[in-house]
Amino acid sequence: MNNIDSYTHTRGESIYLDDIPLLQGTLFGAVFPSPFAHGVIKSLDICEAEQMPGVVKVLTYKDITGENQIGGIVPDEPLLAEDEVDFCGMPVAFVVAETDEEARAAVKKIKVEIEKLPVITDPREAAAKGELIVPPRTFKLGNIETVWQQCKYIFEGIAETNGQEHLYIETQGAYAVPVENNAIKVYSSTQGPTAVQRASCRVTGLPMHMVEVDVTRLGGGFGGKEDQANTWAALCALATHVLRRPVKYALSRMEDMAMTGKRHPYSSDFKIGLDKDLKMIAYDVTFYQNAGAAADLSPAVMERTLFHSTNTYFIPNVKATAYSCRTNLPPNTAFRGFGGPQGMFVIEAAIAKAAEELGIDKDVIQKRNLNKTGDEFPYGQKAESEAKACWEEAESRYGLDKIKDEVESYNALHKLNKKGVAVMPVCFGISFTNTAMNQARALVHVYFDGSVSVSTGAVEMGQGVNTKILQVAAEVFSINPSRVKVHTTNTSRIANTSPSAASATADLNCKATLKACLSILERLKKVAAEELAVDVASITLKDEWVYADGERTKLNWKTLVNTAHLKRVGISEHANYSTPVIYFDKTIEKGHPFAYHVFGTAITVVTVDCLRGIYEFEAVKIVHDFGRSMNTSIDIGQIEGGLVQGIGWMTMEELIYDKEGRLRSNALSTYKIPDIYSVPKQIDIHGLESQNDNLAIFKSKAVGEPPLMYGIGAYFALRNAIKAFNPGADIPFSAPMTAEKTLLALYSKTAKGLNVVNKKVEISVQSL
Ligand code: LUZ
Ligand code: MOS
Repeated sequence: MNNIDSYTHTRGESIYLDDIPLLQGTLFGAVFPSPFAHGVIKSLDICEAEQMPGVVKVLTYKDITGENQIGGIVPDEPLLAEDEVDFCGMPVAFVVAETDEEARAAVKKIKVEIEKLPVITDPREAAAKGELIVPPRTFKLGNIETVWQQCKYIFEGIAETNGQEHLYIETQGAYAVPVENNAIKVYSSTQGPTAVQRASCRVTGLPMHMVEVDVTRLGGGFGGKEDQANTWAALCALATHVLRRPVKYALSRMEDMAMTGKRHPYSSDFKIGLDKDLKMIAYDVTFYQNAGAAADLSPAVMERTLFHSTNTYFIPNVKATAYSCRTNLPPNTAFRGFGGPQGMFVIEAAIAKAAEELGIDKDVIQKRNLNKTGDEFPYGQKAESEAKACWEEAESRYGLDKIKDEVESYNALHKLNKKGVAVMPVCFGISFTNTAMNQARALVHVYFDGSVSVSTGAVEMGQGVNTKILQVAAEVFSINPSRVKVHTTNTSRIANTSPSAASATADLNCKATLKACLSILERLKKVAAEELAVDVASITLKDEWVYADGERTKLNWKTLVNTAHLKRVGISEHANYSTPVIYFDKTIEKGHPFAYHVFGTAITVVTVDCLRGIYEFEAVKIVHDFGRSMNTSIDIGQIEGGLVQGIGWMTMEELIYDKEGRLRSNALSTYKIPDIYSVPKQIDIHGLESQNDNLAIFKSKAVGEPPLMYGIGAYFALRNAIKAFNPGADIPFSAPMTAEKTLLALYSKTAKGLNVVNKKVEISVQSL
């Protein structure tokens, strides 16, 4: 089945926040952001701004009618700065004017006097100064202390990954509208309608039933709108509450890039121990997470880093510690993978380090240490593993040995271009690590004309979840999909939603839809049995007809639902689904936090131009554990998108904050994301159709986040190519591996000698 949005997307008819028709009298907001990363506000002058044409009000923290607090996990984040600013871009005031232009013009007239305080941008510096968001946590397996003596080889190092801008095509924004009796309706571009509702209520002081949040769809979220849509929605809701007029604020691209948090940069220390057979038997890792100025989702992100610190390998003795470090950057937040990719990069770096020092291929160590069913993760859960199945399928289907041979012979023939290859296996846990969040609700109405409407807590952000939900209803009732409509996500229809996140949205909301549809189906079958005077057990519905004992009857779908309604049988249902089995005990850091794991293996081939440091990805060949995909075109789209986003993070997307905490890469001219020219020339995706029972909807495993981590292979393929040019190259484990860093690595000082024979080239190399 096609993605149900493809038709209106292609025609430009899909409704996003900015496409909602505005009510007469709508006002426009704009934020005055802190120009400094850390300091005490000595004075704030809004007088001139208030006098500007069209300005209705300039709101500061003093206008907040509820609580000046939007911190979700830790209450450490004011909506508007009071007497201190903690990051560059922190909202200080909110101008509301008759037009967008007038609001932004007035923002420029606000004057603030700030006494600067020292700025911290480095997580290790923050940790050294005791600036932690929450206490550190440690996951342990076996006994790391006593096992080092048994190791034949031990390697240590540092690995670093930079952050990543979400760059959803639709920027953040919200539109709040007053409704009668002091209530408010908020349209928001959010992954978390309930998070927006909660934040809006907190700052206005309204109870949750007075604030209705409605979301049609997002032009991308990637985690950036799991918690950080709250700020703009809360500002609009507050202004609407105070002024009783509709207020809209949609951020410009540069405002969005400068004011919102991103993927967390990490700096980590690793120590890996292997035995004589290259089994990893000891792994000690310490993560320093750059959380930014407030907690936001950082403690949860940090937790997932620990969960994925050993990726898909079984290591019997592990100690993994993580620090969430408070710095003066915008609060960093959820981003596809949610700390998992950062954890996986470090174990892959440790393996690369070992392989390079031992002079063997990295994949030899990787393959030897893949987990198998029954192996214990450091957090106590036992693996139901497809790691070997994915690896071996990739190895044989794509001919890994042949690929490696071809790379080697290419490199023997070419002096200034070198190819590199890397294998990246992935194992990602599916469920919110916070057990309580693994619940969802669905409201299904069958109308007496035979059409069906479904509402759930799922937010459509391009990932195709609405199509999957529609498929569930159409399948259960065995009706034409055109009879089903999936409605907007709305907190009055579906309450207490978990955000659409953690790759779990389709599973949770489709399961709730399934439950609701099955209840209605049961009642419909009873009606059919009465009408036909047969036993209810003999009734089935197929292709819009009622069958009794396998024989088609005179009753079709339309007459059946109409009959049920006339007999006063309810044909609506609200259902609740909570993931069974899962739990986690934080006091011992053990449990069974995930419904299941998703596995996969990617083989990446790159060609590096060793004169210029630029590179092209020739191919990425993937075997991905689908379970049994319920929509392969959507799932393949997710894999392609995730892969390219991961490659971008690992190679070209370079966030630069200066020492003053200002974002210098604040536009698409200075922050380069993958485009059609930088995606791999060839992407092969093969679905591993595993038959194991799992908790996925129709056994179709979650697919949102895991593919991003295939992109990590890009870094290691580049490393492999650089080593082919300069075997002694000193390459820091530091991503992204931009063209600039690649060039530096190709000619790095500790090189045992340049691998260049042509005299002319030698000269140009020296002039570099
Ligand atoms: N969000 C969240 C997530 O709140 N908890 C999670 O475990 C998670 N995992 C992945 C992505 N978003
Ligand atoms: Mo996410 S990182 O699943 O919002």
